Amino acid sequence: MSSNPSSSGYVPPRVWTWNRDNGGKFASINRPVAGPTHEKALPLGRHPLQLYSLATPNGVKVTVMLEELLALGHADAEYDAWLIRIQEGDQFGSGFVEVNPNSKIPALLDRTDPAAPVRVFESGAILLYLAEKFGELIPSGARRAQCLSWLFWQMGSAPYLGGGFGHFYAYAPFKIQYAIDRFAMEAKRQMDVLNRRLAESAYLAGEEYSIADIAVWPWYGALAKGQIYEAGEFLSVQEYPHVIRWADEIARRPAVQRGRKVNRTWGEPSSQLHERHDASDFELRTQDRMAP
Ligand SMILES: N[C@@H](CCC(=O)N[C@@H](CS)C(=O)NCC(=O)O)C(=O)O
Repeated sequence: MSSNPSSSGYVPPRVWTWNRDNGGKFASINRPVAGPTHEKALPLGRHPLQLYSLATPNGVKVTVMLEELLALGHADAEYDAWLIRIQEGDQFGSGFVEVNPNSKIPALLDRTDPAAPVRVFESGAILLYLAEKFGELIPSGARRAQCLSWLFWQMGSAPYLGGGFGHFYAYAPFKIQYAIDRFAMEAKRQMDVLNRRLAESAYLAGEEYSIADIAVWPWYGALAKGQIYEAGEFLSVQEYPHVIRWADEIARRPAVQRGRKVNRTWGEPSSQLHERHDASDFELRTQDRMAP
């Protein structure tokens, strides 16, 4: 394909209209409008915290956080994790939309007071909500500002990695050099930002692991290890040794190893716990142990 940006042949019409079958991986679920497509109540379990999610990088942030809180001894962080199959449109059910009007996983319902449930959406907001509720994994003073800076850095940056680089490199129905060049450059710039930070401190907010690391690791840790978009070689990820050191260290945490299995529907059967309702589910209910 030519790299001349004027040669694609596409001239935008005066008014954009929706082409339902654009050939993209997400064509069946993407729409230009919001709101529910069907009536469906959400299931409720016995714990105060009800999570509706899927083990994508955004979903894993929350299950890792909850497993970290449980590992710290917070029994009140026990949760029910229900599976939302986004490729099947579960995020457009009426019950889900009531919790998250943006129709994206993860979504959390805190029913500590069942008469006044708290609805939280956006993974960064959920991490902050849980960190404040339990008083954990968020430092105080100046380091709190650092932690929030990196947390919000993730929220603003990851769409360029996922929706930009990942989409055009791995998912678009054909390769567009202009788009891949633009977002590969940005993905590498972001990795360099992290690499420089992690050269000077063990974790993003300083010497202590925090919600900033929990937010950034599922995206950029996976990228550094060549685990998303099969892009390790293309982006020369070996150029970011401090990110790789940090990613390996976080991956060794037992709570992270548990959290990444929750609501996972792909990969090794032993790495998939479709729903989690009890700590024993990790031993008893991963897919390798379920009847076919
Ligand atoms: N900024 C949001 C992004 C959430 C998001 O993009 N979720 C994706 C899966 S990773 C989703 O639910 N997609 C379904 C859809 O777009 O219909 C967050 O961090 O929570």
